[in-house]
Amino acid sequence: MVTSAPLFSVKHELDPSPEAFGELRSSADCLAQPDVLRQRLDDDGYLFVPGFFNPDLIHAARVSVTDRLAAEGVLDPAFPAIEAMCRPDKALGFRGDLAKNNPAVDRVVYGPELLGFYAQLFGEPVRHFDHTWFRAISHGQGTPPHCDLVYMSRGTHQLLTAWIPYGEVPLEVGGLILLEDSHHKADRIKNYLEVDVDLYCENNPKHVDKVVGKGGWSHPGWLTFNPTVLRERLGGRWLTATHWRPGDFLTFKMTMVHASLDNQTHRVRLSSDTRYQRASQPADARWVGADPAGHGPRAKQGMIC
Ligand SMILES: O=C(O)CCC(=O)C(=O)O
Ligand SMILES: [Fe+2]
Repeated sequence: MVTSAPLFSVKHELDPSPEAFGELRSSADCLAQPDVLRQRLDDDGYLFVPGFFNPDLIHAARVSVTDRLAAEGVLDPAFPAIEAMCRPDKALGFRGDLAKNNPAVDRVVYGPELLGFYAQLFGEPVRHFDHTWFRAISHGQGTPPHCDLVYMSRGTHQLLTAWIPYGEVPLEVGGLILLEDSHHKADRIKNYLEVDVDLYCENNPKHVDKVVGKGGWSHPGWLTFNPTVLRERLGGRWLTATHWRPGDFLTFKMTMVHASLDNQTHRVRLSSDTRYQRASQPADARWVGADPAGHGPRAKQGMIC
């Protein structure tokens, strides 16, 4: 992949050489062949489908979100709200609230296109988690390397994440990156993959204070804060799309290591991440129902350890 300027993830400059950085393989050409998709998902750990959604649906969701951000006063009034230019004195980040009571986002993430895709892929009826993760990532921010399993492992592990950008995301705005082949290296990060951030040791006063007392997590969830050293140790390339466009989506497995590039601009990077599984398999109770517990007090589980 040709990169014009240095790229960073969690403030670490990424090695742009072809051995270390590359492009996601598109599966747009085999959407009608579920067998091929299944094989690719197993081989690659992900499916990247550029142009999957009608861009109008994505645009409507973007408008709903940028209108809310403008009403909050975090956007630079010198630009139209749809541009999502952040005021330099404001910082944004994880913003699940932007997807709450938001029919335009629901239409994208739980609409017939995406649910139909997963039903075809899994070959049987599917369900989605009822919680929608939504991010408004501002200048200088990025997501550290992690696997989603540590946040959602109490049901089936055959769960898939869908990452969807709402708007153009060129490299410098900071899209998602996946560590190639990392889903085949679960044995190398076995201890990490056994983490459940809401589980705590009842016989460890520090844990009890942190998790029960302060409502925190027993583990931060990140695999590391250094994507460069991680890649050197685990191997593979960091993979991304050179330019995410409205309508693109990426789905990947629970054990796939991923992170994001840092946003080097003042344009907010808007994206959702949502989860899908076979309806016949158990679901992690933290994320289902009208008012999911999430990582809140109802989710905390003590054990003797
Ligand atoms: O969008 C991001 O920065 C991180 C997304 C993520 O971790 C996910 O899709 O599971
Ligand atoms: Fe994630």
